[in-house]
Amino acid sequence: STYIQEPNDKPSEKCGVLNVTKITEHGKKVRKNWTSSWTVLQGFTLLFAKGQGGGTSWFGGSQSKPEFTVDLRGGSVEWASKDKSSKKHVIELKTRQGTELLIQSENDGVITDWYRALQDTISTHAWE
Ligand code: I3S
Repeated sequence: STYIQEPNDKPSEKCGVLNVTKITEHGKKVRKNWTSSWTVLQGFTLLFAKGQGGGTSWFGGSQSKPEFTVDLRGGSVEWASKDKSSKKHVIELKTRQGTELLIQSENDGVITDWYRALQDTISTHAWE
């Protein structure tokens, strides 16, 4: 896909359905809009597509264009504080471009795996 850039390093790859909302865009607060998104971590890019997911069919199906993508390089990830959301298991992801996202799953095993994967990706600094 033209939307996916492979790093020279061993790419991190992970996918699944997560609940996602932006809370800040270009440094400005935006209204929450929690959406269930098919989420793909590939290299240093996190891609979100609308919809129920539907497993790997997303890649081969008609919805080949991501709803939005996030460049993880230079970003940060942490567990969201209680004032960011009333939901459980919420990750706060900040990008260097001034976008902040909340990422959530009802399943704490699922969200913990994502937290580790995002943290690993960001902390490798392999792009530098
Ligand atoms: O941080 P907020 O404003 O309390 O976020 C809640 C709202 O976005 C709410 O929608 P509206 O107030 O726009 O109708 C959502 O339904 C909630 O899910 C948001 O809070 P949580 O705590 O779920 O992130």
